[in-house]
Amino acid sequence: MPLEEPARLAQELASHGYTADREAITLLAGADNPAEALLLAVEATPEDALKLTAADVHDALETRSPAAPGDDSDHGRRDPISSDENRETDDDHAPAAKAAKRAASGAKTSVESSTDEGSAPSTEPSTGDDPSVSTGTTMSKPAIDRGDVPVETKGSASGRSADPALRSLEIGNNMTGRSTGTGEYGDFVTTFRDRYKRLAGKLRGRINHRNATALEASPGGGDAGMVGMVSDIRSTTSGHWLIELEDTTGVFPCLVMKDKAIAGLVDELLYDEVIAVDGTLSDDGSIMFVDDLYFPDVPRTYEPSTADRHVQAALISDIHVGSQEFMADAWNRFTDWLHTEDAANIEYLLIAGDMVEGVGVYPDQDEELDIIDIFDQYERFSEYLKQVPGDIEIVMIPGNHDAVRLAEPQPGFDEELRDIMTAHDARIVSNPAVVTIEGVSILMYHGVSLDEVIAELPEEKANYDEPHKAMYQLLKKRHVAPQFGSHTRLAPEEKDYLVMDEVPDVFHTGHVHKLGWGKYRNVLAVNSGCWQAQTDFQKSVNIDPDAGFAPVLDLDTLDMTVHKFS
Ligand code: D5M
Ligand code: FE
Ligand code: ZN
Repeated sequence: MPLEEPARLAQELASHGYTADREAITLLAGADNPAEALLLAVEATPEDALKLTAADVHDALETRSPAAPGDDSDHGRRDPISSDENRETDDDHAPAAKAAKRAASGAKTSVESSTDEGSAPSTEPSTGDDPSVSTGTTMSKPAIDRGDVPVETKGSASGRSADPALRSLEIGNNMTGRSTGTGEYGDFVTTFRDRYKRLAGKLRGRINHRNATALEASPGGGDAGMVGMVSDIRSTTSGHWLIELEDTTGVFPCLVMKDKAIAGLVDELLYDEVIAVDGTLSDDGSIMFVDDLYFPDVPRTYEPSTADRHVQAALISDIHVGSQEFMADAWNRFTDWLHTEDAANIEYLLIAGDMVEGVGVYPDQDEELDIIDIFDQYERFSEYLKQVPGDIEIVMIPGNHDAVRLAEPQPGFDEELRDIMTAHDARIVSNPAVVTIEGVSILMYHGVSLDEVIAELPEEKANYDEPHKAMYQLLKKRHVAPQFGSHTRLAPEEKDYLVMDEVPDVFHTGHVHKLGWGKYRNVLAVNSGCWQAQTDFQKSVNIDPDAGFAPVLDLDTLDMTVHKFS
């Protein structure tokens, strides 16, 4: 089986509108004829299913020929960042250019300048290159021109007297209109190499890195260190951990003995994250015994920036307008309150995705829709947004229920949707994006990967009741969605926009519909709850959402207060 097969399969599935779990792809990749197996599986999977499971693949293949057993050493998640064709002896020796060459139709070359960070115009229109809808709905309804509808500012006489001249708001890492991915194989390789390169840069200083090829060639014995992307984690029969680390030259096996203090870190590892290890080589040089393991992490001494004046931002997400469970009463109370003296210092409103309920996001979702047309949902959302005082600056990113592509990074809403939401002149940016408000950098990310972190890590390190703890893990990994191929879909781009280049002062996510906040090495992590009451699905799996809360952040102290409107 060629190693790139799983990635091709994942891509092919995406083109059929499916995502698939790890096992499903492994099963497909292990089939005698993966392409045929994929078609069989797609045919056999119910139309309304969005995700192909291993059971689906089993069912589909069983009727033809028994599926080959999954190959433990290949999870079918992503392309290797190393391969014989790409083998480099120097990690930084233009691996991306080589990978791009391999793409059948030739990946585009870079269009990004090195000044990208922090300089992307926040309201830059999308080019239309971005596949804009992932919901299966047709974008047939014409946009309605509401360009001159005034923003409602009801009650704003009551004490809102903010001085816009004191404000500053910059957007960074906004990939809206910059999507370069062609969906070709080489693009995935490019993205992963960029991830490796940027995160490895943060780890190199901590160990004496030798690349996989150099380690393989070394005679054995002595100290060794390596920075690599986690490509496999297995437990050995005697309870130790074998971690395969990959760099741009190859893969090298690293053994963490169960009695080492660092063995407790192994259960925090996710596939595709970049770590560094330090230890000794076995006498025959075939394996490294790990003594220390490092994450890119936030420096312990990190000092966040604060605003120079007392000004506040409300951090919300997951409004889900269009769902029968959208809590209009709570929203109305919130927006009424924004007009009061109590909220006079709130000059910014950040919305971290899921503005509307969307269409076809989950099976049977249509049974709980209040508004069935996606454009009508945005029209209604826009009406609710108009209740927010007109002088409040709004920033919004999309989520998995919004009408943009599902794969991350997600570009900001396209022109058609912007036209619907013009009234407030909100900054419409990508997921993720970095918003710097009066010096305070806030990383906004919708949060789909939190489901993954919570599913993969032990309960005490990540759980739905303490979503901020799962966020700490992402901060530690300096990546908003490390593991590819299960919950999280990745769109290959020239650069990995999901890497946290800079440590943010505040990390704001949503998605899991739970309210939680806390500080990790002085970085405030906030998961902002939702405005949607419990859905039937959530009831069936015992998710009790925190709905109708508005966390409010003091930008001068980074203290939080939570206001309840439900
Ligand atoms: O998802 C809100 C939370 O609920 C998030 O943790 C995923 C989970 N969820 C909700 N509905 C489903 C279905 N149908 N399948 C799996 N997981 C689900 P959000 O996407 O923000 O609505
Ligand atoms: Fe949501
Ligand atoms: Zn969501």
